[in-house]
Amino acid sequence: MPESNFPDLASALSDRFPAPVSAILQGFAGASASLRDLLAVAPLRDLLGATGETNVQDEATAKLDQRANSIFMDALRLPEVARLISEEEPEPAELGEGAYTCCFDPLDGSSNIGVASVGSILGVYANESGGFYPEFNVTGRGLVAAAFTVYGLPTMLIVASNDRVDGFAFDPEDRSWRLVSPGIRMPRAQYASINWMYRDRWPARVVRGVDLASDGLRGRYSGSMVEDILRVLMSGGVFLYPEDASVPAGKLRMLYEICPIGFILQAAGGDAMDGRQSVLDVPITSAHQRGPLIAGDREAVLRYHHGYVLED
Ligand code: AHM
Ligand code: MG
Repeated sequence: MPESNFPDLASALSDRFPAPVSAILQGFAGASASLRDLLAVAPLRDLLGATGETNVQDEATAKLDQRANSIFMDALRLPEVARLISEEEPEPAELGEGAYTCCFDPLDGSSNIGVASVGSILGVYANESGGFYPEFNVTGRGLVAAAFTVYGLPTMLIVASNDRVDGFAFDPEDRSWRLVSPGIRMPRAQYASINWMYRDRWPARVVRGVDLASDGLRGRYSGSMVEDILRVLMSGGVFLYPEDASVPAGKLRMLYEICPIGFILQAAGGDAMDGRQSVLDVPITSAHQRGPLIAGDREAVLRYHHGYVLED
């Protein structure tokens, strides 16, 4: 067993979260460790490629999307969880009386499977803060915790409460998560992450916003939001996925992509807007609702906002 001076996940979480939330976050971490193992051998186990099915969002389902979904569905079926909402499930899974709703993207960055980093995202919402049932009436203000994993070398797990963000690295020798980056505060922006190939599809207000937000920055875009967001957290920058002519409402999903990432970046001293308002204030009325996301360095996000709200 390796000797480690870095605190382990359970002790780091128990200092900061009530026991039920800590149990949920540990469930997410355990599932992430299992998915990391699968990803490491994916080409050797016939796990690459598509299933031939499409998901609720009409996207081709990769074999690993399906496997990842089962791993997280099983790991988060906990007594403290009332409901699970997954990117890969058409409907919420109603479990029981728990105080929390867990919303997750089991495998973010599907287009990078087998070639570059992918990740997983979790938002933990308190049920008393808004209605998930029978009808949706929720905002990101209901989040009590959020986390994401990036399956790189090292595999990193980022965990946030509303005022603190911690980074854990996975130690494969004893299968532990160790606190290596406590209290992450975002440095000044260096990088802008956006799919520049869509420029012709952007409305004029988006073009203005992107040009202002990215002024003076260098470009880095991976196709996996989690990887780009990890860079924003550790090296400083802004990530943008605005609406465009082919996705007029935006591509990313509010409950398990936009709000958890917005919550994490705000807790690290950054900001996250849809162009007009904080993503955490946007009303969410369905499980797979989409939106635009401009997130990271506070000044860069505000510059986007100023360009965006100008009259055409
Ligand atoms: P996914 O959850 O189906 O993988 O979709 C979300 C991903 C993000 O990780 C990434 O930033 C974006 O889609 C990339 O989209 P595009 O190829 O249009 O740039
Ligand atoms: Mg995703």
